[in-house]
Amino acid sequence: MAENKFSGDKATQELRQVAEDLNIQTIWDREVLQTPHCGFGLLGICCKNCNLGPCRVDPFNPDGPKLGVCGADADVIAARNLLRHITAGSACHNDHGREITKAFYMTAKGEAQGYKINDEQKLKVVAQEYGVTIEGKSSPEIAQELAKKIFSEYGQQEGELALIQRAPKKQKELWRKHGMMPRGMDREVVESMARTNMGVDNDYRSLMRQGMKVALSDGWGGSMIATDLSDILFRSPRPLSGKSNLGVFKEDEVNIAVHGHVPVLSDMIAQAATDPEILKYAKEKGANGILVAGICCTALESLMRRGMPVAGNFLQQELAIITGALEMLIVDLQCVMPSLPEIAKRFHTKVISTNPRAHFPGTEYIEFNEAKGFELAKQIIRKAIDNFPNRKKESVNIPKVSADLVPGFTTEYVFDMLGGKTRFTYRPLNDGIIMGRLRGVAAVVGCDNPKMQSGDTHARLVKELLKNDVLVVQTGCAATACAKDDLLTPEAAFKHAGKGIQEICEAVGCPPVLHLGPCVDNSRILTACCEMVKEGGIGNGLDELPIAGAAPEWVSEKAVAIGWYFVASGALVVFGMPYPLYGAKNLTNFVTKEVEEWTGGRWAFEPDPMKMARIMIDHIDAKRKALNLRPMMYQ
Ligand code: SF4
Ligand code: MSK
Repeated sequence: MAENKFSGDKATQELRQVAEDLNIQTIWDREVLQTPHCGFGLLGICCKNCNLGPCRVDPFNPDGPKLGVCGADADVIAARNLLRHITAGSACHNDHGREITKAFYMTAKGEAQGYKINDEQKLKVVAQEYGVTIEGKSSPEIAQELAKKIFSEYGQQEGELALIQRAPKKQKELWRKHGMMPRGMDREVVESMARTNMGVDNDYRSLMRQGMKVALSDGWGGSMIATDLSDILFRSPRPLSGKSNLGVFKEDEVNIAVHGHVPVLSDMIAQAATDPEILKYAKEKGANGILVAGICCTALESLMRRGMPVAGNFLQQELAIITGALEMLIVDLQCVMPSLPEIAKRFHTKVISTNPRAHFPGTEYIEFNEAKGFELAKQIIRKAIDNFPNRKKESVNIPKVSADLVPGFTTEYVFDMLGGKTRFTYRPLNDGIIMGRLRGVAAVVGCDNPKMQSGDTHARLVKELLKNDVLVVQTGCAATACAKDDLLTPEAAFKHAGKGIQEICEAVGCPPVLHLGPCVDNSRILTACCEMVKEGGIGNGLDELPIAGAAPEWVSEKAVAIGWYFVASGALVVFGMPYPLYGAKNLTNFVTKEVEEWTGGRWAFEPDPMKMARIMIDHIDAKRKALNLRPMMYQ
């Protein structure tokens, strides 16, 4: 086996060894087989958008082609490819938002079994932002009106999104000036695809303008809708104690993993697993209980709201089956590896697919729908219980590795956390930055990638930021990676952070790394930054704040979309690996430099976590200098 440099995580190391002993191919093996990856692909200069091609521009050979058959140069080809990536990522988040809106609407009409409106206060706030009057109306009435407004916003042809109005005036003016203000979520996705067809938009700057527009429709549209309606429907998170890593599975219980992204399914499975009739059935089959754990972002939805354990992040999904202790893996969509059913054949694990958008040959398909949500969830869990007696003791390898964490932070909760019960304010956070106790805030988000030493990159970056008194916020698989390294506990402040953060964490009682949820909840970072601007004293726009973001191990097109909505909103975003563009010189210059003149944000690419931290800290320091803030108190 390759040395343990593929992952610093003991559970991952242990189970990959089991996979190797059983001759089971996992993502790391497939990655090696694909190496070296195609040089043209990595540089972003191959195109198959029409049947004149496929074409490639050859930067290595002076006599090689410099234009595609249609005449597109490297910048146009790479920009079109990039716009397609951003669009696919945005489409995923936007469709996720639509799925939540559907469940929300059905709940409001009393047609969704087992769901209810859990946060009436937030419902009223969001409804008013959409122009719904709330006086004299019941919550279901308000919710129905709100859902209809959101549905129509998806196809809105003109105007501006409702939730993007939360952004500071400065950003809105910049977006209008540069023609980047999104209209409707579907509208922007369709236009992006149309522009990338052969012979449509042939200007890399114009393609990137549309890229930012569609990305903004994700961050301030689909993702923000998903976050807000999930809070209303499944309850707004509050900090609680959680557990993560593959050691959360139980030897004596029925183990079920939910995997994917949309909490409509995972929340109902978690709820149904506590049903007394179901628990009784599990006992009858010889199990001492039912353990529902999550993988990828759907895990984080239920972790934040129910304290459901997180079995693992993206790279660990195959390993969850290889524990031999998993009765059922229930998947919905996004980041679900097609390899799962094949691996499951080697064990007793049943893989159930549930979403009409995402089919997986080799799985049993049980279409989930909200109308019968609770009954369907119970039916699925019963199948898992029936599978418990099929578990083979000799195949069970549950690593004794798990870690504690405190997740559940939100834009709204920060008000309570900092201001106490009577005073809702971000003032202590802004004052901490102004006084130099806190250097700034960094987001470390995104996926885990077999091209890197999984998890380790995240942890090293986060520790370096903390040491330099940069408060860290996290979402997605990056948060799960850092949880495994005990970074999401209050104690981590005293182990890893500078004196300034230690003082703040001690006063407030929070971890130095705040877990804000799954990938769609990157929208919470946007709204929290808006509150920082509103609170005053650290600039008039998001681009002036001493903040930075990073996705060290990005995998998904969704990460590219997220990165772009942050850059369009004025932030520096550092990726551990470049997306395919280095073969296009003008485009590279645009994304790393020129775009800053448009939005105040820009991209950087750096694989070394220490250098990545330095880029982020230098950027934060430059923002502090521009704001004329005091020197750092302890550094
Ligand atoms: Fe080649 Fe142009 Fe067709 Fe792309 S769009 S495949 S560059 S001819
Ligand atoms: S699940 S998008 S691997 S964070 Fe959201 Fe993880 Fe990235 Fe999927």
